Amino acid sequence: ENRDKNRYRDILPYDKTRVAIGENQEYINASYIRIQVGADEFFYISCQGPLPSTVQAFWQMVWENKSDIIAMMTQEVERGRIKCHKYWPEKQNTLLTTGRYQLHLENQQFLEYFHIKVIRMVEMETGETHFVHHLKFTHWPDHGVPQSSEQLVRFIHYMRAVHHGGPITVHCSAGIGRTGVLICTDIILHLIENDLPINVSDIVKEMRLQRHGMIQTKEQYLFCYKVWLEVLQGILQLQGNQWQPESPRDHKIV
Ligand code: PTR
Repeated sequence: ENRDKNRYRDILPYDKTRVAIGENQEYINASYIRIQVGADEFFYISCQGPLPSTVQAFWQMVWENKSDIIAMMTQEVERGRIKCHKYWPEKQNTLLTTGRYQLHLENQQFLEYFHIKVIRMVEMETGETHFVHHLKFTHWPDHGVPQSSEQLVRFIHYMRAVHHGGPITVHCSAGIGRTGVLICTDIILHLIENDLPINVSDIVKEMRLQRHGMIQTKEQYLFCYKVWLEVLQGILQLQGNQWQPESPRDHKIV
């Protein structure tokens, strides 16, 4: 029944964590991911890149979950293949109507590694509104890893700065490889900042219990460690600049 709603035949959500839509608990290829980090719970929706036939369900999911961030980790087309349908309004002062919602592009900015769009959703029946930041990371080849960890770290810092509530919606093409890395590195950064112990393989296991195949390749898994290492190196360098080695003159001669 739901076959046409899946982008890939081999990538499906588990029943127990799937996001159910509307009163009839309709199907979308999306999974809730909850990770306990110290006293906080990190909460995401991990999903495939919308298909033309699932755009409406996608926006309904964003609305019903009051998600205020969409992190898009794929391009619409990569190596000549369609990876994701363009499901957002493209020009300012133009309107996209999907199901019960109107989408207005309020603002947009193109940065070196990512594009920022502020989208106002209006439920036509009630006039209620909801603002969403759409953040599209532009430097990540599928099945691969970004060139530098710094680009991704800056993206995550921005994402965290504009997040106010609800699950963060993350998607790539299948919603497992790059999406898994983004969620894992977001958690690693939080652990570093709060001086908490880090266990990458535990994070991956926990994600994989909630959505199959999160983090797809060995390189992607290693990249999580690379982010961790490079962020720590950055911190040490900063500390190094403030630290002065002791001089023999500081010691009293007896
Ligand atoms: N059957 C596809 C494949 O393995 O190539 C499914 C797939 C596609 C899996 C893309 C992962 C993919 O990457 P991402 O989750 O980063 O879009």
